[in-house]
Amino acid sequence: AQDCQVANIKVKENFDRNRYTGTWYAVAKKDPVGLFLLDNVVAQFKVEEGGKMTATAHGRVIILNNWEMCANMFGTFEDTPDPAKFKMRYWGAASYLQTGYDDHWVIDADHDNYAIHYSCREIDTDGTCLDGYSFIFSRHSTGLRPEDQRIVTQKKQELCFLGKYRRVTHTGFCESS
Ligand code: DAO
Repeated sequence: AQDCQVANIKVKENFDRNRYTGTWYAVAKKDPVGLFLLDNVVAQFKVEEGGKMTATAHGRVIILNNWEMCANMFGTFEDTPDPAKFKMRYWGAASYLQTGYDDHWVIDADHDNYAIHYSCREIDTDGTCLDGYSFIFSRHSTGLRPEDQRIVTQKKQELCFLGKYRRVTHTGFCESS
């Protein structure tokens, strides 16, 4: 059972950032208020010399109401006392793209197939998440393996985001940039 308290959300135990490196395809997303990345979202995680985690990501966005483009984004991660909880500073290759400083929690990952990310931007007065987003990542652009779907559904429920995700399609829109 889950009480939807952000403070009680369980994250991946003994998270290993080295095994998290490489390419992850977003296959589903729960959007925050004022969503940014629409689809074709692919993230590439790295561990720098010295151990700091960084990422690049791209995805289709629509800016200025009607301009569709592929956003190239960068993120750096600050460690916290919990190895699966980071603060992510992010910005775009172009100045008109979104910048921010968000929580970046790894809820679960088997590293070889699926990963579940969570970020609450604003906690409500009752301790639940008022504005948050979450990515379901797969190592495979085609989606999750059937055997991983049950785990992912369970975790979506624990995040109190079940039913709030949409599928993230991969059409090749960002592959030329
Ligand atoms: O799409 O609505 C949204 C919020 C996502 C903001 C984060 C985008 C930049 C991430 C770069 C690092 C990789 C995860």
